[in-house]
Amino acid sequence: MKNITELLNIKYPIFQGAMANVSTAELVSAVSNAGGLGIIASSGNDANWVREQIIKTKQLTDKPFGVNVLMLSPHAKDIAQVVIEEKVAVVTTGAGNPGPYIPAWKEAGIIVIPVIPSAGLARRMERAGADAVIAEGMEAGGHIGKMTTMALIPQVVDAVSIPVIAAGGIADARGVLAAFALGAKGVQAGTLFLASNECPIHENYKNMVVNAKDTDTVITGSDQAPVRIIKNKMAVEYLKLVKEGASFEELEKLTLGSLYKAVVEGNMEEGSFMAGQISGLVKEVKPAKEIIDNLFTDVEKLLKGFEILWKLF
Ligand code: TUI
Repeated sequence: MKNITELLNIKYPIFQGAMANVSTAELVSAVSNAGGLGIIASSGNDANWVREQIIKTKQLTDKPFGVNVLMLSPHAKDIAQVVIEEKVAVVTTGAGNPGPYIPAWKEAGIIVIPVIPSAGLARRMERAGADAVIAEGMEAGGHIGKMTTMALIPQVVDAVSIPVIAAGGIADARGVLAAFALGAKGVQAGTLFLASNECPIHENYKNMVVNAKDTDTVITGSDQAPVRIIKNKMAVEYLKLVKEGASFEELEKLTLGSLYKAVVEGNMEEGSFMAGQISGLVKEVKPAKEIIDNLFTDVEKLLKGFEILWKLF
C-alpha cells in the first residue's frame, strides 16, 4: 500500500478539514504551501463559487489541494462536474454517499477520498472505487456521525485495505501518533486550523476556540444531521427548545444564517461556532506553516521518547 504522502505528493500526512464558509483559497493555499493538503469546502455554495475558489487557490499555490463536495448540497451534481473540468487533484466528500459520482471522478484521474462515519460505509466506498477514506469520529466539529474516533478508526482499518485517514479530536502530536497506532495512515484536522493566522474567520471565532475548555462543545441539529458547536447563548436556547419539543420551524429560526453570524460577523451570542471537542487543547493562533512544522517536530520527539520507553520495559 502506497503511503498517503506518496499517493498525494505532499510532504506531511495531514489534511486540513473542509470547513463550511471557512476553508477558502486563503487557508487552503497556506496549508498546501506548508506541506499538508488544503481542502476547499464547497458547503452550500454554487458551482461558480467553487470554480472561483479553485482558480484562486491555483494562483496561490502550485502544491496539490483538494475540494470537498457536500452530498447534502443542492449544487453537488454541478460541483462534481466543476472539479473534473478544473482538474482538481483530490476530492473529499461529506454528509452522504458519493458512490454515483466516483466512476466519473476516477475516469478524470481524480483521487477520491470520502469522509465516512462507519466501517460499513467505508467498505461500500472501497467497493465503489475510493482511493482512501477519512474516518471521522464524533469529537469533530460541524456535522458528525455517532462513533468516537478511538472506536471507529481500528474498525475501519480492519474493514478496508485502502488507506484510512483519521479525523475528529486530533490537534497535537499525541493525537497524530494515537491515530497512527490505531492503523491510520494520515490525519485530518479542522479545529486546529481554525486557530491559524490565514483562517479567514472573525477574530471572535478564533477567540471562542482558543478560550474553550474540554467540555465547551454541544451537539445541536436534528437526529439526521447532528452538528457540534461551541456552547453559547444560541446553543443553550436551541437545546432548551428541543427539550420543550419545539417544531422544526422554531428551531430553524435560531439556526438560519447562524454560521454566517459566527464566521463573518463574530456574533458571539447568536452565531453557530462549529468546532471540535479538541478546542480545549488549542491555545494560540499561529501561521499554518508553524502549526504543521511544530506538529511534526513534536511527532518525531514523541516517537523518540516512545523508543526510549520501549527499551526500558
Ligand atoms: O461533513 C462534515 N462536516 C460538516 S458539513 C457541514 S455543513 C452542514 N451544516 C449544517 C448541517 C449539515 C451540514 C458542517 N460540518 N463532516 C464529514 C461527515 N460526513 N461527517 C459525517 C458524515 C457522513 C454522514 C453520513 C458521511 C456519510 C454519511 O452517509 C450516510 C449514508 O449512508 O448515506
